[in-house]
Amino acid sequence: MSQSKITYTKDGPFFIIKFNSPESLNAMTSQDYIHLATLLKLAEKDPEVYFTVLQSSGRFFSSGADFKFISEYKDVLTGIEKDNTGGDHAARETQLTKVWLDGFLSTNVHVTDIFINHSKVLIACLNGPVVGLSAAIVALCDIVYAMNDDVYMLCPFSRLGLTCEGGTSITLPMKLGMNSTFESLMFAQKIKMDKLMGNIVVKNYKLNDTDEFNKVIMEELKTKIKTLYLPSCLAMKKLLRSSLNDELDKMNSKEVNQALPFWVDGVPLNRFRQMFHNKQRVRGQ
Ligand code: CO8
Repeated sequence: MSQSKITYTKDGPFFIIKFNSPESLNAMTSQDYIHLATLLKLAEKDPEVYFTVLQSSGRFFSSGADFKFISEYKDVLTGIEKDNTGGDHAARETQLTKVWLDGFLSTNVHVTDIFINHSKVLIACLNGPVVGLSAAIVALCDIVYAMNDDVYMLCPFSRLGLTCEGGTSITLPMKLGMNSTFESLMFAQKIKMDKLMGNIVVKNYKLNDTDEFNKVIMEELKTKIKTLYLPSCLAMKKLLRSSLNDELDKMNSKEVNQALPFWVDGVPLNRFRQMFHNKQRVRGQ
């Protein structure tokens, strides 16, 4: 159930969103990502909220898109093949495009847009590695904390027949540097803590227990904000992200449109299915 996989609590000016499916390393279906975006919208509308905090559970922050869920699209495509009459390639392409506009493009662009334009300060607490679209979301956050040296980011887009998504064509070069980004993206390599620290991650807590990590961060945040005039924080966020968000908004559309033909050709679906059925997972170097 999407709703219990991602829950939220309010604690003063903090809106805390938590991922609760450690058994799948907090993999996300489209519906989960949409639900996450819905929770951000709740935080957005709440005048008492100044900080939106993302927390997780277990040993991964999130393993990205759920390969089991995406594999189920095979049945939809088989239906299209059966219904396809007279070898009409244009009609087939139209049907496939419709499937992936719904199944990939609209979800991806919506979730990314909500993260780009969230006006509250976004804080990610990385208890472990983060992969794919979830990694892109973390790169869109304003402040990122890591539990220990085991944290890494992995954007395995080149292995899955995808392209940059979730704003990574802007956030990664901006935060990690252009050449480092090229190597990580081209060869689907893990971005380890030595590269994350100081560029994306601002503090390594060197802890080993996720619950303790989440608790310590909240205690620290509460102490940090004691003397602040919180509207200043939101006003500064607006200024700091103004030109960046203009660029991200443009790129959000470009990114998904570059990937759409790959989905229509069936490449990501086949690769996600391989991961699901043959357990050929995308383990980065
Ligand atoms: N989806 C579903 N289940 C998963 C996923 C996943 N992404 N990742 C892990 N799991 C499950 C495994 O099936 C396994 O379950 P079980 O115990 O029942 O077999 C459990 O989690 C533990 O996984 P592993 O045994 O594989 O754990 P390891 O520590 O050996 O490996 C890895 C961890 C490296 C994360 C490995 O599981 C892996 O490669 N997972 C796939 C990661 C991935 O490629 N994610 C997709 C990224 S691309 C992306 O997010 C863009 C999405 C674009 C579409 C968006 C539509 C809106």
